[in-house]
Amino acid sequence: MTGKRTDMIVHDSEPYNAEPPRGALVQSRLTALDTFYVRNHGPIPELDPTRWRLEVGGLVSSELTLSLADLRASFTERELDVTLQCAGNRREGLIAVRDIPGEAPWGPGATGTARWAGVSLGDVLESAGLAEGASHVEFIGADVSSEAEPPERFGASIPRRKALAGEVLLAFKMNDEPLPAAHGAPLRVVVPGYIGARSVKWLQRIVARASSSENFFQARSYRLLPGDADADAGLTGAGVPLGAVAVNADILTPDDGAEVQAGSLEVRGYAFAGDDRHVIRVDVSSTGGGSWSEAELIDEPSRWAWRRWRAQVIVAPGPVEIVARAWDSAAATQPDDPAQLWNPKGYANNAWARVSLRVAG
Ligand SMILES: Nc1nc2c(c(=O)[nH]1)N[C@H]1C(S)=C(S)[C@@H](COP(=O)(O)O)O[C@H]1N2
Ligand SMILES: [Mo]
Repeated sequence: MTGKRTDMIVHDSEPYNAEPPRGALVQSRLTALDTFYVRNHGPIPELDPTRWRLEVGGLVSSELTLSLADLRASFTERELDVTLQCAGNRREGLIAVRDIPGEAPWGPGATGTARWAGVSLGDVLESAGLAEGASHVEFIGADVSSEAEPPERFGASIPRRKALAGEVLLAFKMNDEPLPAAHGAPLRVVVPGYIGARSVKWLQRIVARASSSENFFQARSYRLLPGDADADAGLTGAGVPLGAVAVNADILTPDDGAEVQAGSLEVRGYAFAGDDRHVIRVDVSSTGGGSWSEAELIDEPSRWAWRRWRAQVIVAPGPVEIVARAWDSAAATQPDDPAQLWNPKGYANNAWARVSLRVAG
């Protein structure tokens, strides 16, 4: 019933949380609908698309109530290829340093790239007349999460500059298909370059505000806490809310733990950098980072999408570790050691990608 491939790695069945295996992600630039990861904080709400309405309110000159038909009729349809990446992507690398109770051990599959189509948030805000004092734009979904105490609808906010930048979509299509229920039907936000948590699914309300959202998932969770903080420190608003995604990459094939033949080996993976950064280079090492060779970027540059890459390395019989790291347009690269990144909620792991292989003679 999930519409997902049978080999998904299911972290939770209720609410459904699942990622594809490494090898499935590398197949195509756009991730197939049955392969795209799902991250839910509560049960998938059942919304009747004919009765569903989007409300736009708060610091606007005219409040709006829009049906799907209104949205389609009043605003130009826009399409963008966008990579979504969960802040918890690659958390398993942090858990290997020190356990993170209560958080799923996501591998490198809590990310994917889709062709999203819908209307521009900027166009809708323009039509509502965003007030000057509206510094943040809040999104509220229809699903209720019991991770919050008391239970709360899932929500998020983004700064005004991003909300008006044009690239933020209110999407009703994914890969040219109607948006699937698991991905937020009938309408979801897509915030290119920001952590997945800001791309609110099952969107019901947009609120223009003077300050950022007080929703649990903006004000308390999805915050980067200092390494020595208590995991509950976010409940007092400590740490910083996560927004733009830092440069990251992982290896998708060969799989971690695979046995391969000695000689020339093809390694493939993805690389991504958020917001105003983009990936400029990927390096691969079979000497633990002592020496690097440059990977070939498979996908053309695309403003908001990942670039898959491939490299040939020579491997000799015995155990070998392949390492990869990406560089972005601000000359930032990934840190070597996940221990330096460890944080109590296990977010934003962008340490070097590593897979361990056994090379047969
Ligand atoms: N309403 C709602 N929106 C949500 C979530 C949610 O639980 N409820 N999860 C967020 C998180 S943490 C991520 S990473 C993305 C995942 O999008 P996907 O499930 O379509 O891959 O949706 C975001 N939007
Ligand atoms: Mo997420």
